[in-house]
Amino acid sequence: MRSEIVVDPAPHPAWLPDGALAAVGRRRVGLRLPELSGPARDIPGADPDNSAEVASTLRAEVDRATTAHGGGVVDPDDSPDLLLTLNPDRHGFRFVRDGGRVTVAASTPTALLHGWFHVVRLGEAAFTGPDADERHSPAFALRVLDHWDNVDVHPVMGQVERGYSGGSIFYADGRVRDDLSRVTTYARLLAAVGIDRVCINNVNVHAREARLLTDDLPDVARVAAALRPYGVRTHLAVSFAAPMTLGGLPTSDPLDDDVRAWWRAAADRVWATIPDFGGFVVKADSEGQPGPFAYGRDHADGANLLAEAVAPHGGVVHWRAFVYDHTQDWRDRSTDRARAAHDHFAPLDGRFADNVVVQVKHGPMDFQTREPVSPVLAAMPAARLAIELQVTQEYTGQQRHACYLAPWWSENLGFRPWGGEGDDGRAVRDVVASGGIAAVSNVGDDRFWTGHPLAQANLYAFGRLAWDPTLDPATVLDEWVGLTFAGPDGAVHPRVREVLHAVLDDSWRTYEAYTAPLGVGFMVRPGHHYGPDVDGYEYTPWGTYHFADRDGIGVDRTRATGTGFTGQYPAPWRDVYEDLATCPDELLLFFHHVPYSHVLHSGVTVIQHLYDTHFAGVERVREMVAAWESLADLVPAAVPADVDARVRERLAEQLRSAVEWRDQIYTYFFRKSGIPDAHGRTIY
Ligand code: GCV
Repeated sequence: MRSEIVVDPAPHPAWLPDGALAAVGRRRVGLRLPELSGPARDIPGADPDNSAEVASTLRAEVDRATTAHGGGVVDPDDSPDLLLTLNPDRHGFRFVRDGGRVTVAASTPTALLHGWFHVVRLGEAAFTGPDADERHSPAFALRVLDHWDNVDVHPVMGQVERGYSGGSIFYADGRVRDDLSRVTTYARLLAAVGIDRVCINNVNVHAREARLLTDDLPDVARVAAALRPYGVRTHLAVSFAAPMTLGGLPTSDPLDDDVRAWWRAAADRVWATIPDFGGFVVKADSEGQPGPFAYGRDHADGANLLAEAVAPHGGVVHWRAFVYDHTQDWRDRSTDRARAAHDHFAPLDGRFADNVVVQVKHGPMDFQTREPVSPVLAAMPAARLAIELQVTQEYTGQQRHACYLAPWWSENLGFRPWGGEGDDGRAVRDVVASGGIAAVSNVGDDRFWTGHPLAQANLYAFGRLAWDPTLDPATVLDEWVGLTFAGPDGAVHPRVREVLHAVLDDSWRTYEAYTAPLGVGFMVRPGHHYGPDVDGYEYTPWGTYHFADRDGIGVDRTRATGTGFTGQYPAPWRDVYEDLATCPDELLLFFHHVPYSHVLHSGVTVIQHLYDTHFAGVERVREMVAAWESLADLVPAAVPADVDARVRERLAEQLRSAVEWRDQIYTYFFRKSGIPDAHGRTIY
């Protein structure tokens, strides 16, 4: 019998438990940090890198680790095992191992902090092995986490829109929290994976949240101060209508001189208060948010208005391309939501200011479990593009299901929009190098940060892929396990490693197997988006349809007979997707409407595939549950009891939900098609 589980009220250490720092903490560490001037906030704009503050964080980190594990801070000239040194160098940091001694050199304290955490991640391996001289720098200049946190609890969306981890770490009781210590702990976790920018409020900017830009700036400055010690810069989502709603102007027309002056003054105030402020994020003309269309202007006009205001301060504007008609008539078969971002943005290429980053959701629809890569990513060579991912699991199990998303993100980042050879074989990760990467955070004030303890792996993996998108997702998972489940001596029980791979490595494909099939998407309960509802969105204005009838299913997006969406891709994909003979199985129903009897490349019919994958998916969840159960004898020695309890509770719900998905999808399509399952399983 299990004894009662005592839950530690402190936030879970995630990937930085003390044990994770054992290898560095046992060493003699030298720091060569020249005396740096006082905190940047005393000298507006003087030191956007916050050198002094981050340098003292680094000193404190080294002290903390060496005190905990018996090492020490030594004179940098006294042959330390690990020397951390500031050196005029290139971007990122340099890691040199020479006869078992390690030197990490970087040009800024933030880069050096990233280098320190690199050594932490390597553990003992940092100090063993052959001599090495490596340079490490992030693939993407801008690595941002977007929080969809509201200051006020929204009547429908709650404190955190699409948040599945409790309340907000920034806001409570309708204001910025007094105690922001948890925000600094968050920044520490982010620094350990190289994330250095956070947008602290929801892109749906309601009246209360709009005021963060003006009346509440002192509170935003407090949040920025809580993030700053770890080199993380603050961004704000702003409302395009702010000149009217906050400034009392009669218009928000981007070409109006008073509107331009209002934004310039707003930006001046922000940077005067927060010298290392990062910039603005904007959702405009999308799902009810105001935008330039009201004035007959386009998104380049809108984005450039804000870009002009932030440019004198070195700020950036992340302008989202998630623009579509959410009041569509389901009877209108000519409108295709998948086309919308490309239709709006591709013609504007070349018109965006240099400090505008056009932020594009990875797929043309909305963070589905499977979608093709957005064609916008191949259509704007003159713009700085960022790819937007969703770490919060809105459509992938809402942190009740274990679903490790790194393999999915990795596929997107590695996709070659021009095929193998076209455009020098560039992949999405190359296209977005200058604009970077952004993702919706999955963090809240839950003890485990992410609701499901295993969802921490997604946040960790996002950071690591934002630094190096070529990393193998299984290797990243292995790193996460090694850090998160490190015992006091830094070691992880080998069975814990094995089981976490068994549970998570393939969990995204497992989730795909028991939910909406073959890229058709949605089929979720409207509004909250959890659990199955095949026709939930079928006759709604949202543009997310599957068109299943008694004969077949899928959306015809071909040029020949459908919406023409395939034509938004360059060759070869425009033709690969157009042709049933070459369209990949996993995206078949995204691009084509086919009879249930259509035979997939895999050799089975669409309907039999749908039946089989749903049963197989549930079986795989059962295996996940059994794998986790097999760790019971290692609780609490190698797996903390509270982690175990929460994971068990979530896995039980995942199994319940997977069975529900299976039975609804299976039964619905049998009833619709009348085609029996070749394996004759129970139909309700
Ligand atoms: C913040 C989806 C979500 C919305 C979200 C929107 C967006 O539609 O369901 O909650 O709004 O994406 O990305 O702006």
